[in-house]
Amino acid sequence: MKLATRAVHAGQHPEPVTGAIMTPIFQTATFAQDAIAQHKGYEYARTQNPTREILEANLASLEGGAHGHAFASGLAAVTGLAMLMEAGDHLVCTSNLYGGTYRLLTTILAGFGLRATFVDTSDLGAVEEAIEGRTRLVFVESPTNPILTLTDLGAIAGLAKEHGIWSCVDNTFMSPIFQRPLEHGIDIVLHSTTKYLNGHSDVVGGVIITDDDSLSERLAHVQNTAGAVPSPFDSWLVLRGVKTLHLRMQAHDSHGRRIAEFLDADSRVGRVYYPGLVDHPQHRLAEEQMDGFGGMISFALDGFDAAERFVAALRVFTLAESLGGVESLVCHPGAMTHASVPEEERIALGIVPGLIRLSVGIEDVEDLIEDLDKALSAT
Ligand code: P1T
Repeated sequence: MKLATRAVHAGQHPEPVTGAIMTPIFQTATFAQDAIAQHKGYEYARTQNPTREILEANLASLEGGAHGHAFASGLAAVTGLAMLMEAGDHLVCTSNLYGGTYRLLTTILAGFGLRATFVDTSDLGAVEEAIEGRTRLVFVESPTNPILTLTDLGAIAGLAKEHGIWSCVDNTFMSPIFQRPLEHGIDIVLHSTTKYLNGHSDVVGGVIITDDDSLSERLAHVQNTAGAVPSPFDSWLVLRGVKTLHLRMQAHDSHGRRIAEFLDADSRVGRVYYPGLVDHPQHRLAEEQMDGFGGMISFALDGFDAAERFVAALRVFTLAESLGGVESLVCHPGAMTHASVPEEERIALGIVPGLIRLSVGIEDVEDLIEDLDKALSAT
C-alpha cells in the first residue's frame, strides 16, 4: 500500500470489543494475568503497551522497516541507541548535528567512555578516514540541523557495510514522506517524533526503526530495562498526528519552496540554505534521495542585531525552539538550539550570529511571506 494509506491505517484495526475506529489509549500501568506467568502478551506497561505498539508498527511501516521502538524523546532514542554500545566504542557523527545530540555525545555519553568523531559526512573520504578499530556506528543527520547539508545515504550505507559497522540516519527533518533511509541500505532510522511525525507541537517523543531482528531485540531490551518509554497518551497523540502526515508534508514542502525562493531573491538576505534551491550545493542529491525538500530553511542576516530586529518584528512566525508543527516557528540557532556547540565550531559550520532558522508551517503562504517581508524591512 502507498504511504498515505499506511499513514492512516498501518498497524491499526478497529478495537475488537466495541469496534472503536480509533486506537484506545491503554492508560494502564499493568495487566491482569490468568495464572502465574500466563498473560495475554502484556505484563507491565514499561515492557509492552498496546497503544505504543500500534504507534511503533505504524511508524515502522512508513519507514519500510520491520520494527519500531518508541522512546520518551528524540534524545532518549539517541541514548537508547548508544546503550547498544560499550565503553571504549567509537562513533563517527555528522559534524553539524542538532545541538542537543552533540551535547549528549560530548558530555554524558563521553563520560561513559563512548567516543565520537565529528566529520562532514557529506565527504565520504572524511568518514572513511575517521573509522577506526572500535567504531561501531556512523550516525548521520541529513539534511542537517540547521545548515541543511545532505549526506549520500546509499554511499554511507555501503561504507558502513564494508567496515561491518551500523549506519543510522536521523530522519527528523524529512519524515518518511520525503526520505526513507532504509531503502538506501541504512540499518537504523531515528526520529524526534516531537517534530513532523506528531506535527502539532504538543508531544515530546522519539522512535528508532530497523529491519534487523537482533538489533530490534536489543532495542526492546533497552526500552524495558532503561525505561525511557513514551506514555500511552503521548503515543496516541503521535499516532493521531501521523494520520495527516502526508497532507501536512505537502504543505510544508510547497510553502518551503515558495519562501526559500522569496528569501533567495531578496537583497536584504544573505546566504539561504534550502535543498530545493538549484544553487544548493547538493540540490541534485536532494532530488535523487528525497521526494520533497521540506519546510526547514536557514538564512543569514547581517549580524546578531539584525537577527534580533528581524525576530522582534515577526507577527505570524513565533520565536521558539522546535520545528515540524503546523505553526511557523523562527529560531536563532546560535543562541537557542545550538548554544551548546562551542562558538568556534558553530562559526566553522556556518552557524553565524546572523543565522536564522525557519520551520515553515501550514498557514496561508501569502501571510507567511508578508510577515517575513515586513520583518526584513526592520533589519
Ligand atoms: O527534542 P527531542 O524530541 O529530544 O529530539 C531531539 C532532536 C533529535 N534530532 C533532531 C534532528 C532534532 O532537531 C531534535 C530536536 N530539535 C529541536 C528541539 C530543534 O529546535 O532543533
